[in-house]
Amino acid sequence: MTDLRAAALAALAEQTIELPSWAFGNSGTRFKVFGQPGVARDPFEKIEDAAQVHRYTGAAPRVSLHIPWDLVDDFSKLAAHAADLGVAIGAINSNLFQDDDYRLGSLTHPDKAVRDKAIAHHAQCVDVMRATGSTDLKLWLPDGTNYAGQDDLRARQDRLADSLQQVYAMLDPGMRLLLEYKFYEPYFYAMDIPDWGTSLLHCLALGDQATVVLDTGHHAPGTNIEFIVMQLLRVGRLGAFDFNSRYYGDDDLIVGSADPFQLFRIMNEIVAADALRPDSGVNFMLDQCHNIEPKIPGQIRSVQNVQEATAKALLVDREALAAAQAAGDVLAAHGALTDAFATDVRPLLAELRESKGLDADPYAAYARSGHQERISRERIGGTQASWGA
Ligand code: LRH
Ligand code: MN
Repeated sequence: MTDLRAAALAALAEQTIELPSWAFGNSGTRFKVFGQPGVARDPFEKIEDAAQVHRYTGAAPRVSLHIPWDLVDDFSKLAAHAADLGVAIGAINSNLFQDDDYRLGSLTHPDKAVRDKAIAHHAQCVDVMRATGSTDLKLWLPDGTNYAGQDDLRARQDRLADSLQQVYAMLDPGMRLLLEYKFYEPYFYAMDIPDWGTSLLHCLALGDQATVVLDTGHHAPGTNIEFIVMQLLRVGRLGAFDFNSRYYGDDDLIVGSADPFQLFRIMNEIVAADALRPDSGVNFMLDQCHNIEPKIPGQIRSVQNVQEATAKALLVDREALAAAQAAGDVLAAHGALTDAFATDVRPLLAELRESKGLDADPYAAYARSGHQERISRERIGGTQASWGA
């Protein structure tokens, strides 16, 4: 146990989680987007908020941006602002889901002019990456159809493959395309990249710099997500996670809040494949919306949830597990996982944080800091950032 504990501490010390800039803006549902006091009003303030999460957790040194939500005049100035605050700009997300021209599709659209517009948007995103030093271009394809027969499913795939090839050709060496799938919404009959298999097929057709993004909220209820994690790692094409949790749809709730055992099972596959290492090529990102709860504490809690699931996965006695699996001892094998999952890892994480000169409980430390009250007082006027604005 002691060796496992020491090895877990060493691995956890290197774990980093990338935060989504949009988590610091207002968000909601089609029914209501709620405002909250002190919410960031521009990308500079979003990065200041993300830096608070890193300050207290020590494990969130990157912020992913979304274009055009985070458009600024000078991205090198934004990158310098981030560096001054001890964080860096991570993945750049394109946006193909808020333009009337994309009603019937963007990279899949029957009209070449519309496809060219969507492709050109990625040229803009790659320029942002060159200015911020980002290496990940993240593309979630919102395209789909609502009625059977509405369009030719195969023709859309062929148009998509051609469009993606043009986007892929824009990447500089060292850059990656992260291709995200989603099984439904905003279209309800067929999404053009509905599952990991379709994303993988396109990535394999594109080349080595194309990898799959697994958003934990983008699967049909009951999907065994850790199996997909295992398979994508097995073929070396798991590029990133968008961590969140859900009860029914793409709820974007705090990761691990709805199903902590599922998050543990996912991190167990990561640890089993030795894919937690910083150079594993897997970018662990959050993709969440704090519709009703305060944003910075929500992100701090999220980082802690990922750390806790990871710590439990690192405490699985893999020798005992392998022996039980080889012996066909079903309950002993399952027990090796459930024992680790049942372990209270908060003392281990407190020790990790204290070894980094941080408070043992980041959530409580942030609450004591008075920062939330301060930004609520100071951020008066202007327009709060929100999904879509
Ligand atoms: C789509 C998605 C995608 C982002 C958006 C904010 O549902 O998961 O990753 O572009 O959320
Ligand atoms: Mn996502």
